[in-house]
Parts: sequence; structure tokens; C-alpha cells
Amino acid sequence: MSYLSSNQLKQYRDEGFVSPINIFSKEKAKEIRNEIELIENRIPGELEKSGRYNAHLISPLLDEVTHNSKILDAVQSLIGENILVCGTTLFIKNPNEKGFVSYHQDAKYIGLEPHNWVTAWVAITDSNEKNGCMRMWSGSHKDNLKEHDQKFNEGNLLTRGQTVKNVPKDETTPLVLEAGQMSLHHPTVVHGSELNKSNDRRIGFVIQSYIGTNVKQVLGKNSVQLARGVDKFNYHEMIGRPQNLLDTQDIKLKKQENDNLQEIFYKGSDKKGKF
Ligand SMILES: O=C(O)CCC(=O)C(=O)O
Repeated sequence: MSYLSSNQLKQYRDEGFVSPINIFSKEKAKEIRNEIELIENRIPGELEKSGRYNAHLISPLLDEVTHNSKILDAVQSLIGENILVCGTTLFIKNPNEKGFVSYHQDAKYIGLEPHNWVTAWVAITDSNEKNGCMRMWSGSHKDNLKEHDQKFNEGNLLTRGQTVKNVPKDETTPLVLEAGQMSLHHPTVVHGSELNKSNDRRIGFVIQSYIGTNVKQVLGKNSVQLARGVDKFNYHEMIGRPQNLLDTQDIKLKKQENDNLQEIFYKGSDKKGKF
């Protein structure tokens, strides 16, 4: 069992995140990395641009992570026992590419209300200051939603290049993780990440997000999987879990879900970015 301790709960309440939490071994992380790279090799482009979303629908190993009971115990400590998965994102930063994530709040354009949800960032490779780990503006989750500039800027791995102004970057906390560890962060905590200056890839598999069954999608349609408990609200369509790697029907489902996500992420914007 890995329900959060009272210290971890206090960290989440005070700072807006909990980290690090051990989930699986480095060997398992390597196996998962191999599956991701096998998909990239077998179907070039499948995990790029808006294909980076919902890879758990085509990969049994990423599905296994998404439904991992240690992760769900920790998540249950924060949002209760009835838990849905409404999506996942692969945040991959290759060496020599100019990828970064501007400081933002997840809740700004994601349409999930109320904020009874949490995001799990699972390290598939080590993630540290050299390769551009996430950095958190501690305590910023207490202030509700902030204004975001929409920059659509080069190298920005966010849909709209959404950016919160005046973030005290020198005071942000780096979330250093070893492969197989995770962090959990609050819907309104301001966070971002810098360039990967190492010689290897930095891969984060992000369950974005685990939502309580009482959470609605107010900007569009988000299908879900039941991760734990029961769903008495029935706000969302339920979808299945992959049995095999790269099943043709699963690839179609992923594409459909990702098209729906585009509608949500770019709602009200006359411009679209590459994700
Ligand atoms: O992977 C990163 O560097 C940023 C990810 C992020 O913004 C998130 O998981 O909400």
C-alpha cells in the first residue's frame, strides 16, 4: 500500500505537489522506454504532435502504468476512492531539440471542473536539472487561475505556448526523479521546465489526469477509463483498455480521442499550435 503519509499530504496542501514517490524499478522503466521506442520505430510519427496523447490506449505497458495500484493509492489519498483516467501525455525532450515547457497552470485550458483531480508525472528516464525536469512554483496553487499569455512560441511543448508572467524562476523547486519514480501535482500549481542539455532523451509519461467521478468536462468530450471504485455520476463515456500492442482498433480510438482533445485544448482560440 502506498497511501500518502501525513507529511506528504501536508506537502501537497502547502506546496501544490508531492515528490518523489517510488513506483517501479529502473528495469521496468527501461522496458517501458523500449516499448515507447518500438512504437516510434514501427509507426513513425504515431507519438508526435497530437499523437503524444493517450499512448496508454495502444501500449499495454503504458496501460499497466496508468492502472498501477501504487499510483492509484497515492491518488486516492488526494481525490477519493472513485477514480477515472481521462487522458495521458508523453512529454519527451530529445537532446539537441529546443523543447521546453513555459510556466502554466494545467487547469487553465483543460476544461475539468471542479478541481477534484491530480496529475501524475511518471519518470520513464531519470529527470533532473540537466535534462530539464519539471520545476514548481511552490504554493502558487492557492491563488486560483492566473492570466496566461498565449505565445505559440518556437520550442514550447504546450498547445498554445500558454505562459504565466512574473514567475520567480530562481525560487522554483526542481522535481528531480529517478526512472520509476513519480510526482503528483495540483491543477492550479504553476510549473514549467527548461531545455534538455544532456546527451539522452528525457521521457515523462503523464497521467493527465486522474479525475474524481464528480468531475465534468465542460469544454468538450473526454472519454474515460474507470481506474478504481464506482462511477455513480456517469458524466463521461467509458472506453476499454488495450489487450495487445498497436491493435488497429485501438490506434483508431486513440486518434478519435486525440481529435476530441484538440477541440478542448483550442476552444475559443483562432490559432492552433502543433500539439
Ligand atoms: O514534462 C514537462 O516538462 C512538463 C509537463 C507538464 O507541464 C505537466 O505534466 O503538466
